[in-house]
Amino acid sequence: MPETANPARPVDLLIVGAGFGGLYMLLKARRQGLAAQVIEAAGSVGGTWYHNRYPGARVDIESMEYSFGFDEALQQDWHWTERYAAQPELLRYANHVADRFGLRDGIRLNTRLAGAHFDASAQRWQAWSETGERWSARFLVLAAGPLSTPNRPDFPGLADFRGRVLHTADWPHEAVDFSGQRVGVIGTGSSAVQAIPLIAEQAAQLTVFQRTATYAVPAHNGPLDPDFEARIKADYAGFRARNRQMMGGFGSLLPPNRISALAVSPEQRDAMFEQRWRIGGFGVLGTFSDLIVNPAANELAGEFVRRKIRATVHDPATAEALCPRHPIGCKRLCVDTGYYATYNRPNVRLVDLAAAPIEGFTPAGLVAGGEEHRFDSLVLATGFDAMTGTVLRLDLRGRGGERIQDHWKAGPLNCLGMAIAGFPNLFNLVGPGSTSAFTNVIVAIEHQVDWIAGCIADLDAQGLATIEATPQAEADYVAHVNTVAARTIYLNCNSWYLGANIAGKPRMFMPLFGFPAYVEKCAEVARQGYTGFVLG
Ligand code: NA7
Repeated sequence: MPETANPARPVDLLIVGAGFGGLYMLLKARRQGLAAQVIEAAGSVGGTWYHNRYPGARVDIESMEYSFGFDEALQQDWHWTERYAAQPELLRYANHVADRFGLRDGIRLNTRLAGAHFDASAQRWQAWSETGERWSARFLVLAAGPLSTPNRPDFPGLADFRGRVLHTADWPHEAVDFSGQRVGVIGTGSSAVQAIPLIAEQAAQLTVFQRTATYAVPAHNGPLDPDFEARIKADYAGFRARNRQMMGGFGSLLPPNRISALAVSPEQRDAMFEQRWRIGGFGVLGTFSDLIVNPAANELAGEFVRRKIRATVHDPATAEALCPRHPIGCKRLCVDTGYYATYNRPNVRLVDLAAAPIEGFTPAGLVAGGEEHRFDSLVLATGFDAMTGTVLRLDLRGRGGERIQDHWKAGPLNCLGMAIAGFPNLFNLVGPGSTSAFTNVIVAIEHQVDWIAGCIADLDAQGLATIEATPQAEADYVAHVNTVAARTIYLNCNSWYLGANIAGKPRMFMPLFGFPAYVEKCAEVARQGYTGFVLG
């Protein structure tokens, strides 16, 4: 911990991050009479929706679901304009929540946490920012987001490139105009799939560098239907409750069909896929009950999408290169607007890096497969060092000075997707072991924040100072997460869920699949007096 003249400010909770998680944690703590301070590295609240402002950035879960459900007046008053809200509207919503609940005076912006050490004698976290402020906190809540550290691959010679380099997750705040430009995009995940059709409309020429072909299902986005909005608002609480019963905490309006893809004729199967394709969104994966657990069923869904790609993309070689070969859903499914059709434009070219790997950069572009591709601007749509990247960049030390980098050497050990053995009174929101990656993340946040607040209330009621997961509970929990994943197709590809998108990152399945069972597990732990935890 650096020596500094600043005295440490005592707080009950230090909350790191002012995205949806940090905002709700602050509100909840205040309502419980706790002194809480949020610190946020950015110049505004909003988290993900502050940074990811590339063209086409929007949520892939329907707006009526991707919003807080804890306050009836809030959900009644707020009006979404589109079926899938775009980034500016989501950022306005985050700001509205901050204002509506009077949270601004508890948030310190432009303040990045540098480190936090657990002081066992005082039973407090001693934390400090990069700008020298210090806090002494009973509880440390990391609400820094599972997708908040952009992945900037170490491409050889990138520094030599003389054009502009942008990252989708760290997009400039002023408008970016690609008119008349030659643009290169590296990556074909959700961010790229949203950005590519819009960049293609503006740029003179667009070259997309694809490492792994991606599955995208249509969003069929459009203005929010007022009748639909009224119907949901007539019983918003019931709608939220039904969504919480779903595996992903969303999608109750289109629940999975309870029939195997292998139990119907090919004609019936196609008709059923087609019906959900017309509705759009993640519901396509619920066409049959076994798409995520049975590779043979999954392959039928994958082939359905590949047929769609071949029917959409005119050039057969490009269509074939765009056809993914891994199980559908194994990497996060993309929800698109005109992604595949964009490759029919004369100004768009796909470079398949599997056949022509990137060899290096030049001042004018990059060389792949022996060919130089020249462009004025390069967009890195290369995703995130997901779930662990942000935490591992902190000087975070638990009991006995143990560094988080050592504790997580072989992968992010955790208990209940929130706690870490040897790091008492620390809660990591929607991090590894949580269901965040597979759920409507706002639903996941609300559940975890409520659980954490309840846990602190229980400790206070019993006059206890600390709560700490045991190493055994941590090992058991991580094994549980991996056992659940092993029953699915999620281990059969190289996804960010596994850390496989980052060279050298330990391969460990991080998110838990199945929101309702997770909620029940957390409730059970609390009911039984926090089994798997030591209270002190
Ligand atoms: P993703 O989904 O991780 O996509 C990143 C893309 O960048 C993906 O196509 C990667 O290929 C590609 N990539 C990453 N590193 C490289 C290198 N070194 N060379 C070439 N291509 C590379 O990130 P997004 O931002 O699109 O979406 C993240 C989440 O945000 C998404 O899942 C939703 O939850 C919202 P790969 O597939 O790894 O071969």
